[in-house]
Amino acid sequence: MPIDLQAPLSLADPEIAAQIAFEAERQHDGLEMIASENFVSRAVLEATGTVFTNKYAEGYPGKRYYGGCEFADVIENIARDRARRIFGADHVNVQPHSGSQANAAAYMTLIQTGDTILGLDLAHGGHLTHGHKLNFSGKLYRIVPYQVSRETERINYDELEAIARRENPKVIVGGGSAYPRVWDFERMRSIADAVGAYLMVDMAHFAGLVAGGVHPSPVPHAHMVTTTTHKTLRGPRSGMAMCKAEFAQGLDRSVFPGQQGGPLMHVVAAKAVAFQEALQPEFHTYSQQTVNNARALAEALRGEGYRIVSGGTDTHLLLVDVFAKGMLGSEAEAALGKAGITVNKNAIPYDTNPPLKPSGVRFGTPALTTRGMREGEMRRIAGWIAEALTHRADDTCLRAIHKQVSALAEEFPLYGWLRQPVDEREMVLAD
Ligand code: DSN
Repeated sequence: MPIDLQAPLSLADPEIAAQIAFEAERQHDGLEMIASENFVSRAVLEATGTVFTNKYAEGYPGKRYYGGCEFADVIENIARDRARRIFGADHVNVQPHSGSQANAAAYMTLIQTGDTILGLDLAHGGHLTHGHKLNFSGKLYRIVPYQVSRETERINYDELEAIARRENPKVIVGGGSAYPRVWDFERMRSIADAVGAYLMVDMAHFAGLVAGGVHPSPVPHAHMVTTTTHKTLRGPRSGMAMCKAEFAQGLDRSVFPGQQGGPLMHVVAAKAVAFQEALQPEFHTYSQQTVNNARALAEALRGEGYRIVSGGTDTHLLLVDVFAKGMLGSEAEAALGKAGITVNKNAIPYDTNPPLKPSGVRFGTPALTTRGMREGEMRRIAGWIAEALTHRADDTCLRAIHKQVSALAEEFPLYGWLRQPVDEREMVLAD
């Protein structure tokens, strides 16, 4: 078959086009409650799918290794300026392809191979790149994990300080992927100063809440701040790093050529668009509602008899101990999936079960809040979650809940222009 470079995707590659259409339908039809996911605006989506995907732009604005970068320079400068305005950072690098690469570049800037990093244990809500033994972080650096307190399931900063004084880390890392409480960055910085360490904060999960002014900012306190851009910040799937002025040159060198070659300029363009959205007053309202929704969900699930790790949430996510109700997180994830509610199983602090069959489920509200859902919807959803988990072996019941879930989803439409009627998609497939 000759390659037709002008053909639309639906004709050029109907097999892939169909899966994309199915995914748009899946995202519309269900309730997306994975705490690290969100729905980008049409503008962000459009920017991601642009001709900038064709462009090499190794280097930085005004200092590239390729010709033809005049428009790439404008875009990258706008993205950097907007990010600086949102977070008040001295310096921003918008090129990291992901949060992991931002973290790798941050470590590379601050420390040497073999140096000690103090990071929140993955099993207590940390992240792979904060020192898991199979991750580059655990292989290249000496990792000392800190944990949450058994009683409060929150970080005990006195204990963190005692570990720091004992272990003499070069970097203390704050932030994680399943910690539902706000962080005390001021205290962390004073601990770091006391032991001569750098403070690095990976705010991937709560960056949008910081941008919206509903979570304390690590930027004034930390030497280095990294993030993804696609979670609460609601941009394209990517990363970013920020630092104090003294580390600016080192950070830029660590990202390129240290960790990466050419930046993904189409994604940098989409980040710029998302940052513009985050600068609007509505983004504060969105962020506040995301937190209000998480609190309402936690409260309603508690009312259904579920134990919420740490007793609740200050953020966009909550961890629920489903093992206390007689099931594994993996069983709960599967049952909720059948009911049209997408979540992920998650370890809870001091979990006695293995990572693939842990005791908890993590719920998040950023995506549903983007769709316009509020506390009332959270309470209805909590009722369906409880019903689905009670009847987790009953497929008929789970299907009935899915119908109600779909009806609610229909009230909060998503990506309408992308969704094709099912028979149209089938025709494409049949062709
Ligand atoms: N995998 C992400 C999450 O789900 O939290 C973190 O990188």
